[in-house]
Amino acid sequence: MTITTKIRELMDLYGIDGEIMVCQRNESGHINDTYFVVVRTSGLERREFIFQRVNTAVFTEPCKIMHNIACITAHLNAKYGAKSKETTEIMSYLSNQNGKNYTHLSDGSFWRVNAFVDGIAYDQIDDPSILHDTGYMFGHFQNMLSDLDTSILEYTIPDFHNTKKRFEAFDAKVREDPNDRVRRTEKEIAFFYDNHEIADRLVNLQNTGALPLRVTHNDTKYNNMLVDAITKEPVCVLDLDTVMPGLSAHDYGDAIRCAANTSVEDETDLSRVRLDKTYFEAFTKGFVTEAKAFLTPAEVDSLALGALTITYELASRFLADYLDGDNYFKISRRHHNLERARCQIRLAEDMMTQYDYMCNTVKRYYQ
Ligand code: GN1
Ligand code: MG
Repeated sequence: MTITTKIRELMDLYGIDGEIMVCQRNESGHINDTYFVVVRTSGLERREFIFQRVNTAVFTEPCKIMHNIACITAHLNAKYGAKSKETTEIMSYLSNQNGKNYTHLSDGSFWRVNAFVDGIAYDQIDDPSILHDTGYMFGHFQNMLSDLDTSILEYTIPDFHNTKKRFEAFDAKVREDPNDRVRRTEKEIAFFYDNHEIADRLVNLQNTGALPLRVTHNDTKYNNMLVDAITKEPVCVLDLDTVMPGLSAHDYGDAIRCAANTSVEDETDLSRVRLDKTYFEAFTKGFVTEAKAFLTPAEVDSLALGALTITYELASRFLADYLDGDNYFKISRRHHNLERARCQIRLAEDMMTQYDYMCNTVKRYYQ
């Protein structure tokens, strides 16, 4: 079945009438398949949508995602009112004719649809004021949800940011070496063993109860933030697939991994990869000034560690996937996952040298 036939079938189920004018695949995500679709209605009106097929090999129980989204939307509606700025700052999905915010097609594929919201999702930002506002938006996301009982949420991917378990999975893949790729990655592999205490520190703080569970986004790259093309102000938070209970440090950390890096995530010229102080401070100021309304002092102390931990973790995930034969992250060139891993290792190394500065800067904005 072609993709347009599938989109047509979905349009019927959502009561969207009209002719498909554009059906264009968006290449930016590593996991799901996303299509921008333009429809011309019988009244010659132009309507724009995003149709997304969820990757059910990664999200084995995708209904859990939609349950979480429904929970947070209901919470925000009750708290602020359905049409408030706060509720529209978060992407929500259209209901099909059965009243569900997702659709299972007969071929087993899992879909959701939303009205296209115009804006830019940046792969690289070098304007500190946009970074500041992105920090504010992710801090605000947690702040708005800080009074939602985390126990009503599902774990859409269990142990998603359990870095200890990620390290164990990495270690198992190194031992298994299913594609004979260990011998060409020995230097990279050594980084994870040499620094393996990084994998334990946040998990231990979580397990002893020193850090509370929050409602977190868990994928806070800035391309998950839609920005107005003209005013450059944040419009809404995208990609709620991994919203679930987690640590505040995971969201801050993943965002810093992306926002404070001077390069893109898969840069091959490693001399361009480092943590930039201007970017770091802009994002941190936006995040901490908003999130200090609910953060405990122990959480504030954990934020810089979050950045190092998530960078280490993602590096290990990229390298484990490379060793595994590239089954998880989509790749666009042969050694793409290795290149991504090298870039994240370089960034983690730079964070290690700037660690005291990072901790002090976070503290400065908490006062
Ligand atoms: C994946 O598909 P995307 O880009 O939203 C991944 C994140 C990684 C990110 C790295 C479910 O997110 O954890 O940080 O790639 N999502 C999942 O770019 O594994
Ligand atoms: Mg995602």
